Amino acid sequence: MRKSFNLLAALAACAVSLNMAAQNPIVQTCFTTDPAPMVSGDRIYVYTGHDENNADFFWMQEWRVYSSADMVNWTDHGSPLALESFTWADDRAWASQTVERNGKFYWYICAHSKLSGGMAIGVAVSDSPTGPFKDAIGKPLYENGSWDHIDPTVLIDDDGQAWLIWGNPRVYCLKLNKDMISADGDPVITEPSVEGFGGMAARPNNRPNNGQNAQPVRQRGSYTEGPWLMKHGKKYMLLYAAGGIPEHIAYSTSSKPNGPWTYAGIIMPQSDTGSFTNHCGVAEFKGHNYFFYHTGKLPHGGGYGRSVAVEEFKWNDDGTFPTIQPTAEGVKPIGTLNPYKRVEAETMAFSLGVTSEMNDETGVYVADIHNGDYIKLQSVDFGANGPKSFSVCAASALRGGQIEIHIDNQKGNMIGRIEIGHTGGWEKWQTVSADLRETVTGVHDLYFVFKGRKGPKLFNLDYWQFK
Ligand code: FUB
Repeated sequence: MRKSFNLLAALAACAVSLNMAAQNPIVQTCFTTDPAPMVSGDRIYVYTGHDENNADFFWMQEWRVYSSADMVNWTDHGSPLALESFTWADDRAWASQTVERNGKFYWYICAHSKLSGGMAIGVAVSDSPTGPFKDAIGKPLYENGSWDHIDPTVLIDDDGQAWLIWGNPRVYCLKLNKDMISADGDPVITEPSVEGFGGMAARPNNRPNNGQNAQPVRQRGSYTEGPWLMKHGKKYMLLYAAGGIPEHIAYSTSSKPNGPWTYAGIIMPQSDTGSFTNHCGVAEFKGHNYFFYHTGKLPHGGGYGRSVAVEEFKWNDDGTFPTIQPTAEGVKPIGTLNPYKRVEAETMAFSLGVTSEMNDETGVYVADIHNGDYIKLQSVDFGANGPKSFSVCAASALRGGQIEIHIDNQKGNMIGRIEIGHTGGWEKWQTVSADLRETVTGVHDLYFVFKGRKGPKLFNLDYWQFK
């Protein structure tokens, strides 16, 4: 039986898909939160949380990873880290960040600790940016029973010193040892002052009197949670969710990674994102600057159903952040996708109706494919001669269905059609090939439009390739 979430998502996503240029949110197969971008090699990775469907709180169980070489086609790497990875954690797989050092990847997370009863900071490690990750120390890196310990952000400074910052409602700053999994001393705690973090302004919907006679509250800095520590030129910058609920993104600067901080202004104003939290991460990738954040804009989303979005920005001439507004369009491709190499089916610029699943043998694959669903890839380079055939690795426990291959939009020129039959199970994979009806050359958007019996799941997809 099809999940009701997909059905509703499919209906509502029709509205989004009318705007063919819409790239935000960047993942449509599930909710994703608290983005933490990291560049490694020629790809950008985004580490996220995962809001559950139909949630009434941040009941989050796992973290996820996505990556891209061109900023528009994102590959789903599934969930290589979950609450079960930490024997001491029992709830709230909240915000996180990963950093690379000496060929290892350290993923700093926060979760509720059954040892102390509060939130705790933990660290997992892997030899690969996509995992598998394992708890690096078998216990929290820091906890003391307080609920303050959420949202770790990490920076390795130019001198090699690594710093970990986290906290709500105060800012904790911990010097890490070179091993990245132990602390050099205790965290230094900063109470957010107005000078350091801007004044907390009263808002209509976060004050008991509903904003009547609301006056800016000047005694406390606007820092709320979700810090992001970075360096731009010689300046250290601490970005954070600010202003209480609903949150905006602001930042403070310092000449040192551990402060003291001076308030520098708002980056992303509070706006109609459909989510009362916001959470940012920044990365420079292939000469472009990107600001990641989350909204409640995926159909059926909201405050507990958030989704990662991204905007490109240019620094102001004086080295300050520009104001960045959330958009539905998102960013433009900065590269092309090669369709002549095996492409994982879970690589997509946009999708309607489908989800992803993962097992140890196949890795991540596309599931929940129904009649009328589609996957879009952007900026696909078919070259000067164009392909002659298409092959796809698929599985179906039922009767299968068809994939129509369209160019430029989901009703655009159909260059081919491939029939997928019964393979003996949802994970019994078979490769099927078909000659194309028409030649396509040059760079195009590519759509796989799924057709078959109305109602049941049609097939699952692992990977595809043009020849
Ligand atoms: O995702 C759960 C919590 O919501 C995060 O830890 C906060 O930053 C807020 O985004």
